[in-house]
Amino acid sequence: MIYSLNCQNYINGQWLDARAENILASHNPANKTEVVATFPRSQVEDVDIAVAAARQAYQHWRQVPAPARAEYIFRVGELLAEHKEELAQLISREMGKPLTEARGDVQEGIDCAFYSAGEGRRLFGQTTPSEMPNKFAMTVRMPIGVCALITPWNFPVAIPCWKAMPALVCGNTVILKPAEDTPACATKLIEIFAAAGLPPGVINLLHGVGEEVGKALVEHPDIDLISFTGSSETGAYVGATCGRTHKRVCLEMGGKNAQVVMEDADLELALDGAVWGAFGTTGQRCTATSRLILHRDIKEKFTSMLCERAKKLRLGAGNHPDTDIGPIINHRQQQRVNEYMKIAREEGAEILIGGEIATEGELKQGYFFQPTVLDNVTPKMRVAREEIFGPVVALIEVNTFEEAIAILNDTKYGLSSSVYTRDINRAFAAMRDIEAGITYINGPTIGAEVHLPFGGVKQTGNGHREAGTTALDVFTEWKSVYVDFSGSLQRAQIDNRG
Ligand code: UN1
Repeated sequence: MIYSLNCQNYINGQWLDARAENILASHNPANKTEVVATFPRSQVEDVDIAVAAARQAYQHWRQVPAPARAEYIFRVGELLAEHKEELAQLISREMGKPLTEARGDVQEGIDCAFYSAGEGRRLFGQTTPSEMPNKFAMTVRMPIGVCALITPWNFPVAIPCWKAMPALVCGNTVILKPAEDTPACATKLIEIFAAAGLPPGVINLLHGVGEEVGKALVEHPDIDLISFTGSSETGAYVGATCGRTHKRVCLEMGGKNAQVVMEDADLELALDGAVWGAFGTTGQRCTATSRLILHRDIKEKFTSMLCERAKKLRLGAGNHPDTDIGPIINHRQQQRVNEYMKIAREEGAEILIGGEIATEGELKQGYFFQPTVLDNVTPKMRVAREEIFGPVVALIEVNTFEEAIAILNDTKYGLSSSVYTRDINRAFAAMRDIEAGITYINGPTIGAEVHLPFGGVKQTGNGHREAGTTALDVFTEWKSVYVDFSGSLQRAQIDNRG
């Protein structure tokens, strides 16, 4: 049955329309005419109400013992598991990814729930000796306050979970601003947080347009932290504004990830990795493989293996059981990917397969793009340097391992990376020399697990890492505590000299 969901904001424990009556809609990217959800176009005054609610709730929430805060997140994990299939269906319908991947998206949220909730009974600080007698020293983590989470459409459940779950366990309150393309996924997710019984105001949801609600959140004087995942352009604005308004800020932006295939690699394995890394999620992952750096000895063979495999990938709606590759999220992104084909040709790259908007049969109802392999790419070409965010991979030939690593590093980004080799020495050299937040040996560039740090070096990020225990460093600040039980004034650096 085709139905459309009427999404509302969630503020202070209540489902509300925005103050202004301006309604937007999300569509099924596999079928443009199908409205998946309507949602409010929130304005500055809605932001003010949500911030006030989150601020007020913070005073209580920060004092709830962390293990008790974590109990709510365990419950969210259980509810996500119960509703996994329903959520996965919705993700497929609103965002377009195949059901198997959509289930993975929800599973990442579940994993994150149980992992983050476990931190409720850890949140370790340190104790350390004082340089003075009869004095005790320790560090404790403090929550930061009201956190605004601005999240993208490509992982509409996993990424909000990565951010909200550790933020809440650490004692912060949260306002989620999801991408305009996936409001229904965010609404269903927040319904689950609400059903877990979180007190009013602890988690809030504001729908709307980035330039309006996102901007109002980033500029709001009563927000303490912004956690943003999205484009480098928007991230630059978010970072600059947070610098000016002295907010804590965690940025996760673009990538131009590469997989290296050396001449000694298991080529079938490397092929599986390349196909999944480049075309999984239609290339719409920050971690997607958008460059394949191939040793000259295997280049020709590997290229023909790749093209043969890529040609067989079946495009279609995410909820169709035969679909390998779903649609692109929207018309604008589809045009953007298409634009890069022109750029590739102009720069002298050769389109080996794909390169066009896919329109056969039912595909014309959605925003599909053929899996594309670009050959004769040199490291200076725009298609080798700019994030395309579509099912497009650029092939670059190299003569040596050292050249491969140098080209892999020759980018302003530094999120994920991968090397296929059977040579243990090369593997360790790669682990040492690659400039990226994530390196895979004999695995594709995608596949991050929630208990390891996630994020990138250089212009991918701003030094923070999500997930793992490193998420705690985003959502808490350290306090050093000294307890002097000597009963007299003891001056550090002076009285310890005897
Ligand atoms: C993203 O692309 O924004 O490693 C997140 C992966 C996923 C997460 C990707 N677990 O590709």
